[in-house]
Amino acid sequence: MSVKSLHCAAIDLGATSGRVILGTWSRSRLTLREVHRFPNQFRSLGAHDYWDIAGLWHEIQTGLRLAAAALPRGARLASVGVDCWGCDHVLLNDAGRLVFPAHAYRDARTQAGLARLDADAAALARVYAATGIPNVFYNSSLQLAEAVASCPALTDLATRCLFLPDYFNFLLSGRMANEVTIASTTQLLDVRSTDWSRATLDHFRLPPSWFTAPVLAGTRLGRVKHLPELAGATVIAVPGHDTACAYDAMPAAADGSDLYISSGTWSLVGFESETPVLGPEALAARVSNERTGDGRYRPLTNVIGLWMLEGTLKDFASRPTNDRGWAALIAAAEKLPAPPALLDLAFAEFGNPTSMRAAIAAQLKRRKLPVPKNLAGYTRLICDSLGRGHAEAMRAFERLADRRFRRILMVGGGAKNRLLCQATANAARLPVVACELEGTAVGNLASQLIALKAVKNLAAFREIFARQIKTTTYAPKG
Ligand code: LFR
Repeated sequence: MSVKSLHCAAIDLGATSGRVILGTWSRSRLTLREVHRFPNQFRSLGAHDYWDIAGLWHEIQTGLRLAAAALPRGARLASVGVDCWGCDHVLLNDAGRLVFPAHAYRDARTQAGLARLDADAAALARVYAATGIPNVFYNSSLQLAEAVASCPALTDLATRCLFLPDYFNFLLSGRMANEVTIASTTQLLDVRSTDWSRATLDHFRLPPSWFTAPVLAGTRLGRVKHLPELAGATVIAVPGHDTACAYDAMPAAADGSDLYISSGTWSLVGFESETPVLGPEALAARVSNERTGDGRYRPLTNVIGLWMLEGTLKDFASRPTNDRGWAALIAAAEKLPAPPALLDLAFAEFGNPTSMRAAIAAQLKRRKLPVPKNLAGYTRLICDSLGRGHAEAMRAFERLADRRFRRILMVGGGAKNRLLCQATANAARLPVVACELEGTAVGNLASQLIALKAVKNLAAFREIFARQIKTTTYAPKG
């Protein structure tokens, strides 16, 4: 069987956990096996938040060895690909040494720059017109501008900026390259081409020489180095942005009538388009014109997501620890009456509070609304608020891009949350199709299979793979 089977490894890094997944393509069927899963978190040091990059690299290597060990006798890994959350990066010198620590995007260091750009309507309009990315606290543009302003020697010390998937690709293959989907999360890419926006780099005072023209997804970067177990495997620059991978995995109708939600720590509500969605209204709706692996557009809005629920859980001693506990919590939340008013999902309050529960309670008190009595109450309020946030993002897209969506396809952890799926269907007045799949890993593997010419293109992959996906449809109620 191994003769006709193709084995690929997807390294899928999330802000709270990472995975290495072995994908096997055989007789037009993709099977996934999670060979390694590990927790991830940023840690504070002094006033700042950092990723443990060496720790992540260690886990990646462990996972790849486990993937190789899980292969049938005589089989080899054909390729590997890395996808990761957006925006975060490292600064390197020519020898590939890190010259600045990797900060986490939730670090407060961007707050001053965020406020400055918000206060300068003309500059913000220019940056948005040039890049199609709104002013959000996690943008690489703000992060890098702060790094250079607070540490001017960096412009001499660093010669390259690699985003995290680019950096792991470099560690694996020895080749430094910027990939287009992850580049599109930075607010530095030109919205009209797939190259960097010189005017925007100048605005943020960043050296253009730190970046090279991004490669499209599917580019072969070279063979895996230094890991004998993977000898011969090719490193493929898959869509480096996890959300781009999740969107690629959607069993989407070919006519573009599906709205996508990748629901995890963040809820990314968007669609695919040949053209960007720009202008003052799009900016006000925080439409982010990120890119697909082939350089087209995936306009999306980031609704704050299940981060709010994850944070709230930490404030309750009696939180669910297994599937049964979760089912009981969701059932209890469903039985409660609908909250009298929903949360205003502001990033400023809920982006990185010390206590999410306290941050929610503070907003409710300010608005003279009742504060939930227990975890079920918070869960209900958060899911209903996110559902409305999803629907609002959808309506903005319908207006701005003159589209009508017929279904909402949902992947990620949120697709398992009945309460959130139903709240979204009710608020959007559309069916929500919750897909049981590891979207980010599937999109990562799809890109490898296409690059290896086992599958013709993404449309073909989606058509074949759609038959494999288990779905649950939530019809709107109420
Ligand atoms: C999701 C994600 C989002 C991005 C956020 C921060 O994991 O990649 O798309 O907005 O992380 O980078």
